[in-house]
Amino acid sequence: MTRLILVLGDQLTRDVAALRDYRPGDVVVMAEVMAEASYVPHHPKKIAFLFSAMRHFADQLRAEGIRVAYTLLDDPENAGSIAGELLRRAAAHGASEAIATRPGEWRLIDALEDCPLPVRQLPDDRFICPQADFDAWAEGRRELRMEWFYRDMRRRTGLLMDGDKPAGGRWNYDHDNRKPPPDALTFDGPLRFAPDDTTAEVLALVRDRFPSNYYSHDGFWFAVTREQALAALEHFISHGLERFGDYQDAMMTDRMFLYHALISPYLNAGLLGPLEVCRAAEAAWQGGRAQINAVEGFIRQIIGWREYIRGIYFREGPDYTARNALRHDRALPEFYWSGETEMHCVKQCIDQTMSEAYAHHIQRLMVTGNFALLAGIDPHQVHEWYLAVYADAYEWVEAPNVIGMSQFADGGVVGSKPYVSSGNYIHRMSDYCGHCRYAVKQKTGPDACPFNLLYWHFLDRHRDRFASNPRMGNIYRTWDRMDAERRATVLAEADAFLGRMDSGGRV
Ligand code: FAD
Ligand code: DLZ
Ligand code: SF4
Repeated sequence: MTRLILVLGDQLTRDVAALRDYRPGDVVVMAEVMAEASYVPHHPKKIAFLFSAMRHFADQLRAEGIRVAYTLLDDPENAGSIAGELLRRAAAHGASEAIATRPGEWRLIDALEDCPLPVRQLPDDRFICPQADFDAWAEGRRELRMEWFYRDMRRRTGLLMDGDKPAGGRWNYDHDNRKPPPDALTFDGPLRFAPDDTTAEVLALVRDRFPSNYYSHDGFWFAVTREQALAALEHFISHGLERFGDYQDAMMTDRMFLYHALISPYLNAGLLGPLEVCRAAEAAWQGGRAQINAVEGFIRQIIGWREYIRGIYFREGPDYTARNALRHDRALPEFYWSGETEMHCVKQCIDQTMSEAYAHHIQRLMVTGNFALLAGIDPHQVHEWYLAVYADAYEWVEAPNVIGMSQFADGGVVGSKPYVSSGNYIHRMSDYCGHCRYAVKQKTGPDACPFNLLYWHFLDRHRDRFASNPRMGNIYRTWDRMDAERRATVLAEADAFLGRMDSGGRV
């Protein structure tokens, strides 16, 4: 009996569970479908990246002699959804069963469960930590501290280990990292690839079917094959990794990539595997090409944060994206799409997001995320924005970062305190404030940095929840020491700012 093997757009590796199960006679099903391409208004570069990578991967499978039923987006027979395509292909090939690798979003897991064709969902074992192991680690803990989880992952993988001790004597070298931006950059950013014929065809399709007033279709450079992704990784390891640790939190006007790897779209789509990336970084340290502070910091992001975030998503369940512990309900301002704001830091992050479908971690966390949290924006709207705009965004990785880490909407599952800061942090870690119409040193008045006003507004309105948090007591004591009139002015000016923003005024 013919079986269908489903390969989704973010499962593009020969080593994905469903493909390992392939037997001669099976048919691999891959489909470009509107349901996936439009459940949020994805960045066209994300859609183009996935469609081109899917087409190249299908060619690779065919070259191995595997039967692939590939549906193009504009195929008149296209059923429009993954489940619909499975049913159509099952009828065409006389299949009564499909094998899938479990998708990375509850939405699609449910759709496959509800499909009238039986779909067997195999665990996605492209991750280092199986879900059962994560759940066992989390069980009974009062706090799910990433740092403890990460140490277990180091022991499990043997990465940067010296027997049972951490190489160099420390688990974490962040103390040596996180410097403000350098005067000049020595790394020109990620390896960029000129579109080949397949990508050019996809870009024309995407331009036609996904027009946008906000996103840029121009200047597509992503890797779309495993070979290209490996070259991009090697380029970063050879030229960027050495200074990754030093500048991983820095932000610079018009220099969006700094020393970041730009590999998350490739990792998440399956073009690269997490362990091979970490082994390449470890080899750079062993070969004397990068210092331990850079390599440890980089490896921690992948075997620590990335795996931890994945564990949280599947542990917390399908209602996670609906959580709103702080009851924030303000609409997402239009400038999250248009970039039309006087706040230079926010404008920089949004403009580059709209053009490149990329922002680095601190831009996402401490600029756009911080602002949304301070301003009290509905976390579900914030979540949908992040899921749409970044080339690396799938719910399993985006939601715990946004709902949890950035918006505190999960009430403290991911972080024990909210990531909020005044303009001071942005000033210390970037050159943005020097280019801004607002003054970061001004706490009140017409030129006061909005982050300064909103910071206190946030703390004041959530006093009941946070004042007793031992890590926040000092901040409340500072607020309470300000004279009452000044506090009232700050709150009134913050309210006025939010009022202007809500009514569509330029802020
Ligand atoms: P680098 O800075 O070079 O880091 C190397 C790798 O570490 C990344 O490629 C990524 O795979 C991994 N990594 C680092 N931090 C995290 C993290 N917190 N969670 C998961 N992986 C991590 N990452 C996504 O892949 N998809 C998302 O949708 C996403 N949304 C985010 C939303 C918010 C609000 C925040 C604060 C972070 C989000 N991240 C997301 C994590 C992080 O910002 C990106 O992984 C990183 O910016 C990708 O760029 P890079 O490859 O240059 O990363
Ligand atoms: C993100 C995405 C897009 C834009 N399009 C497709 C598609 O047409 N076909 C497909 O198989 N996958 C696509 N994807 C990726 C899926 O949305 C992803 O597999 C799920 O969100 C689960 O992570
Ligand atoms: Fe951002 Fe405030 Fe600095 Fe302007 S002054 S760039 S709004 S932190």
